[in-house]
Amino acid sequence: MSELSRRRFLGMSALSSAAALGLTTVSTRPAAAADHSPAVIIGTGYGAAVTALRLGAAGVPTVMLEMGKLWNDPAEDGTTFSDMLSPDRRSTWFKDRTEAPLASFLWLDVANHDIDPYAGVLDRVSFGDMSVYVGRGVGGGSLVNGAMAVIPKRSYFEEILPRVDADEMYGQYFPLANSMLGTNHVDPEWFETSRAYRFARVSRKAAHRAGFRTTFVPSVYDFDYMRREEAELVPRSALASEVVYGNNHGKRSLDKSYLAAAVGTGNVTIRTLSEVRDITRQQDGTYVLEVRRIDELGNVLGVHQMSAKHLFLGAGSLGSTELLVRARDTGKLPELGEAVGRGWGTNGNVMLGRANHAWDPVGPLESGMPALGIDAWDRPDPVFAEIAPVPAGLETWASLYLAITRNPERGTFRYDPGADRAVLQWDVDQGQPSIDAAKRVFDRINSVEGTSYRYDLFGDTRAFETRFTYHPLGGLVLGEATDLYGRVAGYDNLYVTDGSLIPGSTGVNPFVTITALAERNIARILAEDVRRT
Ligand code: FAE
Repeated sequence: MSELSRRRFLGMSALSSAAALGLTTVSTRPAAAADHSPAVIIGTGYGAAVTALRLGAAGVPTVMLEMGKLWNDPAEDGTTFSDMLSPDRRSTWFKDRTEAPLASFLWLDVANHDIDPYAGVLDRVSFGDMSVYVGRGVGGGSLVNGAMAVIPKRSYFEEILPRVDADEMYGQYFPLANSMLGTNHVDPEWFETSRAYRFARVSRKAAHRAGFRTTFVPSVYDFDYMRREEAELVPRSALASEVVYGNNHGKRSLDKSYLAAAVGTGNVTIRTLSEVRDITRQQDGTYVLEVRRIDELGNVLGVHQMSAKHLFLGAGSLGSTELLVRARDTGKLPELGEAVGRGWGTNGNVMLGRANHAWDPVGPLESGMPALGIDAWDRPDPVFAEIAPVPAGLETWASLYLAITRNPERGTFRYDPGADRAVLQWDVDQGQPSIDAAKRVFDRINSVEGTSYRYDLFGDTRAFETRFTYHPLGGLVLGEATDLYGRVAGYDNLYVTDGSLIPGSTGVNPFVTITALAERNIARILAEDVRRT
């Protein structure tokens, strides 16, 4: 067994037993309760998980603080997560009704259900004209996302992060990220015959007839497992309408890859249901965190302090940005500059649906995991559109797309002292460039096919939805709020590791970029900062 496999095995056992015993501390070591650690990481998403593994493997005792819960304990019926058709309290972070991305179908509110408030896995954070979907729990966004593992076009990467060495990223860190994440590819022959991908083939036919290229999209969902799902050999997950509220099977989320290996080093402890509220710095340079502990029902169990020599922010674009905006504007980290809170974008996200002809059914079975995209990135107004499922369990006559566009608009976070939160300044008009770009592509497809948009999916009569994003990026941009490796400007031993480093856009689904950048940054930080001390 390789060292990595051994660590993963140990870590997965620790995660499962902690979940089974209802523990909020995950560790392979019994004495993991100290309130000081050489390294603390806030969050357990992609950037955080990479950082934890590399610190742990280098022998640095590390504590991860995660506000969500551990999701590694299937109930007696075998389910850990609820599906999209009958979501229960596990679906949503402390709301009394679910808030599904497709707000309606035939203008009816069929997707949403009343639920009890609970530490559920998907959160929708609202800021007026913009809502942001994020994952909550050990694994962050990896628990709820569509698993699409896409590397950006090199020319675009060089444009958005011109001071990052692209040779190093494309030669070393993107391949490393994909191998660690367990990225795999759909078998094209099976794809052509699978009932679960008929929806994608129908969209592909329309795209090709309008002169657009399509491309298969790599995934961290196990396509072999999906094949067996279709053959009814194993319990269904992607083929049982599971995705945004978590997958009970098949998905290689971070708790099965990076985080398991991190815990398996013996040096990494994860504390769940622990939200960091405040960061201060003592005169000797130690960072002190105020941590609020809750139970799964949201009762506050207490507020305590945790201190660290090296502090890594991996709370995602919203979470990390909020912590530093608050710290700056309440005077707790007064040296933080104006770049903190700036450069936030939606990755140009716009969702839309097309109405298919009666003779072009997509069938009742749709895999929750996309496997194909329309690649129109070479146009003057680029679009990369994931062909998205509507896993409703019945014929929908709909083709759905999540298009990623090159929208230059950016938002800024400001601290609201009354609410004690960072508020995003983003106007609905800032979504218009995304709509314009998508419209040029899909108007052409509709005109060649003689089809039209769906006007019934987003709660009113709009055909294009830009009021939410799945891909929040920026807020603490690399080379602006930090140096070129994520070291926060103005403070030693304070680092950003997550999607907030990326300046608002990657041109593709972002988690491979976040992972690869985190690998690159922690390699440098370990060599130059942590090992030196
Ligand atoms: P993230 O994964 O968001 O993790 C941050 C973690 O920090 C979370 O677990 C939070 O609960 C936790 N946290 C936040 N604040 C605090 C605090 N104060 N104290 C303690 N913990 C805190 O960060 N991307 C793709 O590449 N492919 C896809 O197919 C895809 N599909 C998506 C579908 C959906 C529905 C959603 C919501 C996202 C999707 N994404 C996809 C986006 C992707 O999941 C996202 O870019 C990454 O998860 C961001 O990684 P970070 O490391 O930035």
